[in-house]
Amino acid sequence: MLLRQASDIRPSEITDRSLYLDRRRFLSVGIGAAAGLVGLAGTARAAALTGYRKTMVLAKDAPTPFKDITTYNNFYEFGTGKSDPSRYAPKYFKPILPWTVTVEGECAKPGTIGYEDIAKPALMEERIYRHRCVEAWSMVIPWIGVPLATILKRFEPTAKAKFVQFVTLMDPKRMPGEMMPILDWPYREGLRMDEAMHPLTLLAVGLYGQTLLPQNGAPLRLVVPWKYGFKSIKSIVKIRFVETQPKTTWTTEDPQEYGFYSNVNPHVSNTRWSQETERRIGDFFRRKTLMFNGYGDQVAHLYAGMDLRKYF
Ligand SMILES: Nc1nc2c(c(=O)[nH]1)N[C@H]1C(S)=C(S)[C@@H](COP(=O)(O)O)O[C@H]1N2
Ligand SMILES: [Mo]
Repeated sequence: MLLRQASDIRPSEITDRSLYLDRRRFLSVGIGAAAGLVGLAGTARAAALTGYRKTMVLAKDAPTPFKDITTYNNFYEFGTGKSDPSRYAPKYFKPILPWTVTVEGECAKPGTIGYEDIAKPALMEERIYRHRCVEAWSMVIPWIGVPLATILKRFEPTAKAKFVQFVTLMDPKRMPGEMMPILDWPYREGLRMDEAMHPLTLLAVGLYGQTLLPQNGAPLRLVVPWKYGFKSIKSIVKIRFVETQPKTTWTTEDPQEYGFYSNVNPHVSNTRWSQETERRIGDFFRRKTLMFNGYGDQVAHLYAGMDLRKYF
């Protein structure tokens, strides 16, 4: 079974869940008390999300604390340090809404879609995913999101659409890192069509029951749980259906180090980081990294017959 129903969840997991739900209640009180304006440190302007389906749970592991998920980030548009995004994104990246995503390329109905049309309670689900960075740290994140396929289908991709490209907002005033030659801006990513349409692939609009904070890629970002974190592009403004494998930021940066596929694979080392083990944020001991980040049952068939050392 791809997604487990609530009845399949073991009592120990429910304990984890109620712990974090308590924490969530605590946080929303804090945010409410701050009148949604100034906010607690690192929690500026998150709003509660309600009405989404909560039956879809995946990772058995306990979710990483909200504080770590929202203060230990990679979002180079706000600097390269782990604490830069939580420090600078709430300050510069505003206003965030209104937000529109343009969908173009090989599809019958190109057009735009607004944030409100994506973050609809009827479309949203909670998905607890393992999240693994190529730098060999990992977290467990209770995302709220919409399966990307649900959105893409509306634009009726044609038979020529073999890949999907994603582009982050380019606005150096709101994303000051884009004034610096750190990367070839705007940040770009891509997936093969079957990966984009896979039911695990999520367009996330929140986590821990709240809208995404700026540092996590507000108002919407991709989440591809079987791939290294850098595939999960933040603050997306453009989605393009294309016929050939699109250029991506990190592959352009260093093709030896970052392949297009970027599947979590303990047997293929990055030139800088061994991928055999990882440090779960909050843990003391390292743990073994799982093939496809533990989602092999769901996704291994997508790569049947491919040499994953060549297509890394
Ligand atoms: N636009 C954009 N998206 C991005 C990045 C970035 O620098 N810019 N960093 C990526 C990397 S390397 C990782 S590990 C994840 C981190 O997501 P998180 O900070 O929400 O954990 O975002 C990815 N998406
Ligand atoms: Mo990463």
